[in-house]
Amino acid sequence: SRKITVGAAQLGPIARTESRRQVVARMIDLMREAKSRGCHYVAFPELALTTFFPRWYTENQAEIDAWFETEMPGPETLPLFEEARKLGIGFYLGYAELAQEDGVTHHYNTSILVDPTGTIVGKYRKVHLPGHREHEPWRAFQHLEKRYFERGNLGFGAWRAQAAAEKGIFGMALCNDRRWPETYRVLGLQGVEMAFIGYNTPIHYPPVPEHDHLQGFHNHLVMQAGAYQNGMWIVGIAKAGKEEDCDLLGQSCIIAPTGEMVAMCSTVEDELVTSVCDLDRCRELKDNVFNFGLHREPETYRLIVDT
Ligand code: ING
Repeated sequence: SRKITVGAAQLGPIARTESRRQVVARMIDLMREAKSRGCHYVAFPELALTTFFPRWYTENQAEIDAWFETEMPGPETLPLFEEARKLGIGFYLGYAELAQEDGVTHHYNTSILVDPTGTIVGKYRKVHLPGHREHEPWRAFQHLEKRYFERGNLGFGAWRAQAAAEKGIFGMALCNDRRWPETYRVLGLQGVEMAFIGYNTPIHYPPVPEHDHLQGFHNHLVMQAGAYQNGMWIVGIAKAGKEEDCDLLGQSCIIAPTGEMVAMCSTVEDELVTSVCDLDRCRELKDNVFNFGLHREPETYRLIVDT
């Protein structure tokens, strides 16, 4: 068995005025607690370094760019990498990425996977950008990811990385990606055994407020289904609590390849939950009920890709 201990490090609210240094200090506390519980990896939320700034409309590009990281690690995030290397623990981190590509500036909602030596082994840029592009003042708060980020251009990747004494195949996604079955299947087709998915999910969903009370149900529904239907462990990590007057869903969790919830946060603050995850248990699904080679019929699924 290839057992690795994994931590979901949920973050409570991050105030607009809170500095990256202050947030990194909170993350280092969680990282140290994860190490003390024997974790090989610890996972942080989507956009974990700042408040969820897409809740506000602005046309001031300098104000928007101030929420982005121009380098990773940068001066304020280097302490996190150094602590990880000192402790010998890997981590998943979501952040807003300002990237220069062919002399053009790009804005992405990004996550990275860092192995226990402090080396960035993988990068993902969010594909499914929810919300809207223009100011919609009828909403109690905005959700301007389509305005502030470009769609990710790296696809859904899979990376072999150190996992305890062995190696595992890890994948990443971000928030709204978890609601789309295609996300899990593209990861599953690459043999992913554990996927990290950070999220910032407002309880109130302005277009359909009658679904507000279902946010927790939908959050777990999609990740438990994705885990089971692809035989993979899933670690869902929230930025939670009342952040700048907007209630964000918590219930960060670790889900087994069977779809079972094996750990869940019970607060909406900084909270670590951990679980010993046997990556070999993925075979119980991948070799049987979801043996893609034996049972999957891609010729019949053309509509999914062609339309
Ligand atoms: N947030 C939300 C999410 O997909 C949302 C947006 C909330 C969509 C509730 C639908 C319902 O979890 C991000 N950041 O994608």
